[in-house]
Amino acid sequence: MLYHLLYSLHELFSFFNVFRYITFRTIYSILTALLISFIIGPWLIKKLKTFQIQQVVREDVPARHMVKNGTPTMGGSLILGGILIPTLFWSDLTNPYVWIVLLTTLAFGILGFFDDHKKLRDKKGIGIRARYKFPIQVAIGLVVSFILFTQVDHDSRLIFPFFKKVMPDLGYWYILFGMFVIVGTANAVNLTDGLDGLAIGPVLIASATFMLFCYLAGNFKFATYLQIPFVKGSGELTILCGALVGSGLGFLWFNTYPAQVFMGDVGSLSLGAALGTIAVITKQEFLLVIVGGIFVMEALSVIIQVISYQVRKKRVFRMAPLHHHFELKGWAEPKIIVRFWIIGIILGLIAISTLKLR
Ligand code: 57M
Repeated sequence: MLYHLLYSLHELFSFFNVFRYITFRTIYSILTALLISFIIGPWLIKKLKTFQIQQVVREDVPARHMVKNGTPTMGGSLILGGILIPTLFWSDLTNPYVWIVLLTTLAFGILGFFDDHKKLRDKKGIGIRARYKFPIQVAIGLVVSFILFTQVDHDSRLIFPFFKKVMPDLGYWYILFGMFVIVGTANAVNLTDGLDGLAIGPVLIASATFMLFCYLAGNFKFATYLQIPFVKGSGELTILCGALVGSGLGFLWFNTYPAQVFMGDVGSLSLGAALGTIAVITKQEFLLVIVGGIFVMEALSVIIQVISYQVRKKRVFRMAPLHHHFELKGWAEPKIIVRFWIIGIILGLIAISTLKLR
């Protein structure tokens, strides 16, 4: 909004020409998201306590989690506000990609809201059954992927980091693949969100990485030089990624150990869906596997654990997802969190290095 309003003044006052630059608007998107988090955060946490929107910790978690019972949850609503408002303020609202990512994020956020609400109502910490939740996620993912493939002349080639010549064309199968990326990322972030700041840290790192990739993918000169797919219009998503970074940093201020608030499924599902959709639009799905390696490790640990138990009646990990395994090994919670963040930063650097290693 602000972009349209102020940039139009550049004919009268040349200063307003600055609003045409994506870099300028991204910086202010980050700062606006941070400001929203710092102003609304304390008020929201107080409200969540007043309305008893508090975590019910399930009995079967490692014992040290019991102290977390009653922590305010659904703090993801603050994150969503920190993404929505700066994006509406600073990005070009005639850009279809901005609306596709925003609406997908909100759709998964609404699903997560109802999941959290059911957990609170049942007081058992168990939300909407997977047999209902999963088909809804698949349906949203298919609609988004179909729109990208058909309405926004999205090309169906698969891009692999490091291998510039390998670009298999999936054709209509790309719609299924795109859905898988969006739904898979949403659930992987959800599984990761099991320790204070454990999910928002890698989300921040992935958002910052995609902030760079959206900027480069949307610029024909840079994309051609770096041999990454040029996706016309994807540059505007840089501003949305900036809002993701700012709202993630702002949420981390309150979610860092010992957490004053949890994001809830309203946060984890929406953040994962946002990253998955951005990855599909910029044709960097496998880049997300690299920079989102923490989410991949957490999800894989569950898959390996379940298969191993079903086939061998033996567990591979002391408990899945992976962060519980280290908890049961006796690692302190902050140690697990910071070490996962460090791995996330290393993966982010490797992801960025793929720009040159082609
Ligand atoms: C998401 N939710 C946390 C909080 C957060 C199939 C199976 C692997 C599913 C999985 C599961 O239930 N995952 C749900 C994990 C929960 O956090 C809430 O959920 C939101 C995110 N979705 O925002 O609202 C607990 O996590 C802790 N927490 C923090 N700090 C944070 O900032 O400490 C969360 C955020 C919170 C709090 O204690 O209550 C959760 O763990 O439920 N199931 C599991 O992960 C279970 N694993 C398991 O059963 N493993 C089995 C098989 C199935 C693989 C095995 O290892 O054999 C573990 N989780 C629970 N109990 N709750 C262990 C048992």
